[in-house]
Amino acid sequence: MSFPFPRLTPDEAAALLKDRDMVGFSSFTAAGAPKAVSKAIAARARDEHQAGRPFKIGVITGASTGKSLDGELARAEAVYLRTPFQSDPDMRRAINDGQVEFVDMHLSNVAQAVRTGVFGKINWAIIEACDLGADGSVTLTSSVGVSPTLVNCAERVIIEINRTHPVELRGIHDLYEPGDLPHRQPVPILRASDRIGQPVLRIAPGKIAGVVESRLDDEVSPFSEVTDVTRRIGANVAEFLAAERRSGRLPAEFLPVQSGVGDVANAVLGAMGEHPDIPTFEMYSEVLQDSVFALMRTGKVRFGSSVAITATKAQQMEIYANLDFYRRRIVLRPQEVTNHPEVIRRLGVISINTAIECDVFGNVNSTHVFGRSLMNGIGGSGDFTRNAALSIFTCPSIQKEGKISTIVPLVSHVDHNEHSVNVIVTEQGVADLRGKSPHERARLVTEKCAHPAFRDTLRRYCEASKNGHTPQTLAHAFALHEQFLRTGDMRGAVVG
Ligand code: 0RQ
Repeated sequence: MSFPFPRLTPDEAAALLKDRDMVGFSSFTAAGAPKAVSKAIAARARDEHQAGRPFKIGVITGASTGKSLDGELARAEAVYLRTPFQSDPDMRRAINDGQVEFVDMHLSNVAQAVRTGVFGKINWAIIEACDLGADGSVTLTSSVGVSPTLVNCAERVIIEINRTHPVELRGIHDLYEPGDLPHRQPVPILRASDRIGQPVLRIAPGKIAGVVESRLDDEVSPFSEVTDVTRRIGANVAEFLAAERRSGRLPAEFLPVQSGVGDVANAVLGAMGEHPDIPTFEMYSEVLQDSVFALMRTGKVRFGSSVAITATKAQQMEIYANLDFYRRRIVLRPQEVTNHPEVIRRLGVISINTAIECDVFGNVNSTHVFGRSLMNGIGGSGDFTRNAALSIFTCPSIQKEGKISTIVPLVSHVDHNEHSVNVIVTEQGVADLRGKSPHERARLVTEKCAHPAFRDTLRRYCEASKNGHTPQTLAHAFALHEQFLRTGDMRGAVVG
């Protein structure tokens, strides 16, 4: 790899930044995030703070990152603004403590916000790459995120070449930016596997301030073992989809699937893989995690279109050792394309995401515990839910040893409303809300999804308000939440 750009140490790269700079980083989940430069920026912030000088940056990424980016920067108090998604405990604490302003965004909207200047001037793009040509052509690594837009809009670019990713990744990415408004054309993806763009980023060589070398692994956490609860949720989703297909409501050849991140999503995909009545299918998703690659090896998943390969180290090594096999089965795209409403609607994606809580009418909270404390952010769940052919939310019916019901009279924060949410699934069962009125929905969600310990309370809540289109009683809508905040337990809440 020979290129005419200055080689920098991570500290030299970090020294280029100024207080209050707006910095865009490659990444989507912990995949493809720069790690050496971000750690050096955190160290620089600590030094500046010790010397009594202010130093904080704005951080824009594709989605979450790993501990070397969000974790290090949060602990160094180096961030004044964060968008669009995070999942790091220290960053979450800083946001909920009010030290960091967090803008929770639909991931499909980030590129346009950057392009149109919503976050002001982008001073730096810091991009992880596995290859760089003398002409400024860059091969990205395990994710795309908003990197094409960030490098186009940034004043200067720093490239972090990471040698843990093989240069043979070239060709797996498909980089495409929709044209500017008002003359935007249709995004010409007709099948999950279509390629419409370029394999490499092209950066004007004069924009590249320098290149840092690293060998740090993607920081993807291993999954927990499938539990009895996640297994039952997975089995319920798989059987529901199989029955939809048998009834003819889903086509025999099935539809592309989007699946979120985390242990429930892993268990759901595992169960779909094992179900005899679910045929081979494609993923049109924003993340591909370990369970998908296992299904590619068995042939159950034919193709995966994604923003990121969110694989544990062992899984990533398996992929890189068998790149010829996976190259024919994976395309990595910018999130503006994977999460594009037009494409999701055209392909008829089945979306499967996880909720923090759902109300009996079908509104879903994905982001805020007790309406107040941010967990991670909405991520891509809204992009997919609103535009899917079939939108499903899963969650365990109870949390915190049964003291919290995830099925409540009214969600304490709304991310996905009753008009977009089709199906709710817990380990207790499945509530198919399509074609149902609010009274019917409330009965279904209570009887099929709520934990038995909370069913009577929810029944009483709905019965207390017989009049009106939606049986809602504002005085008691948050009785379960309020009781938990007072006593640490939702059980036995008085709902009228
Ligand atoms: O707390 O960490 O103390 O154990 O929340 O909950 O059950 O482990 O579930 O890890 O799958 O996360 C919605 C947060 C679920 C995630 C959410 C507590 C619970 C636990 C985590 P602990 P679980 P998961 C694709 C699509 C939004 C983004 C999205 C998410 C912790 O799926 O961020 O979908 N989704 N993106 O105990 C109090 C409740 C609770 C609760 C859960 N009702 N009250 N605490 N918890 N429910 C990906 C991208 O977009 C990149």
